[in-house]
Amino acid sequence: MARKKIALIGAGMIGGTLAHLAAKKELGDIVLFDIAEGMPQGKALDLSQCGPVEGFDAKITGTNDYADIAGADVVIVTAGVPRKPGMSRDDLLGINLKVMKAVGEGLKQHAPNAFVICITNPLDAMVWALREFSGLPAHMVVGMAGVLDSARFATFLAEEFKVSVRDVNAFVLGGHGDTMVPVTSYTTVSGIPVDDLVKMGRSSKEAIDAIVKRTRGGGGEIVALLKTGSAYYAPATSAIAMAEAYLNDQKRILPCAVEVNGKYGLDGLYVGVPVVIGAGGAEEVIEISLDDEQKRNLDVSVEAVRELLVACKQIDPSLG
Ligand code: A3D
Repeated sequence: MARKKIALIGAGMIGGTLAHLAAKKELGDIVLFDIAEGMPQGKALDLSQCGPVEGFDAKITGTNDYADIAGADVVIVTAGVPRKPGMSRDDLLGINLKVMKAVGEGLKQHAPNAFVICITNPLDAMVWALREFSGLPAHMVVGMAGVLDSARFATFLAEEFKVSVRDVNAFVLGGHGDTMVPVTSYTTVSGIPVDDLVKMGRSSKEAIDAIVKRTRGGGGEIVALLKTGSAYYAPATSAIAMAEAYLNDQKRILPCAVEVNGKYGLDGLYVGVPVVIGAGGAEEVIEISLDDEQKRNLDVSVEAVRELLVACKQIDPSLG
């Protein structure tokens, strides 16, 4: 069987980390694309030279030419600019929307059959714009945010309960912004709901509320510490989990930003919900029941995404 082809659009901090992880896992041959001349070629050469030490077989190349992504099975998009301290994800909108237009046209022409995972912020608006610009089917264009947000939630909960992160199954819904909705009633430690663990006296409502707040601001906490950019190890790891679910037809239920039609009362909006990821791409949106407070929180998050789409349409009327 021929090796799969993974194209990474944007060879910056996340792009380079994605290439390293994909190579170590031998997901396929890797093409790093960037507009910066020499940089993707240099990173590809450096990463290729990990092969003999790590013992992986993957051809890694760098390019500034979209023609080289032809035939890609998976495309992961990180092209654009990241946040600096004091910036919100939404501050990136104007610059990154133009980048999505260029990337969308590249995908339309050279990789129309790929499963596309967008990471560029502000995530929910950029993945929507990327789908619009590329014209690819909606079930093949998804956004990575929920896997990362859930991983952040799980990390903090494992610390609070003093248990292995492996036993925490965390659940986050909504847009990838400060209005995201970590859902404690569906978050469990070895099957025990967090709300029950609080009742059992293993934590307090105040401590869990503080963890929910920290999760919502989890990206900003790292931006403030790094000062030069945003998180990249965990975002890359999260996107690779989604790529593996597609390539290996794992049918994993992962929280991803997908176009939701009908479920959750939504009509074609891209927002973070649990989705079955398999060989068919985003195969099915899972609709869970929410209590009134959770519904209200999701509505706030959805409204924040809608406002971003209005701003996108003002900047680029072709998105009409
Ligand atoms: P960075 O290291 O700056 O890499 C971005 C790369 O994109 C740079 O190498 C640029 O040269 C390149 N680029 C710019 N314009 C284009 C273009 N038109 N075509 C191709 N390449 C281009 O950033 P990063 O890797 O740290 O972050 C990338 C994006 O991911 C940013 O928008 C971040 O805000 C976002 N991000 C999202 C999450 C989510 O959870 C959704 C988490 C962390 C970062």
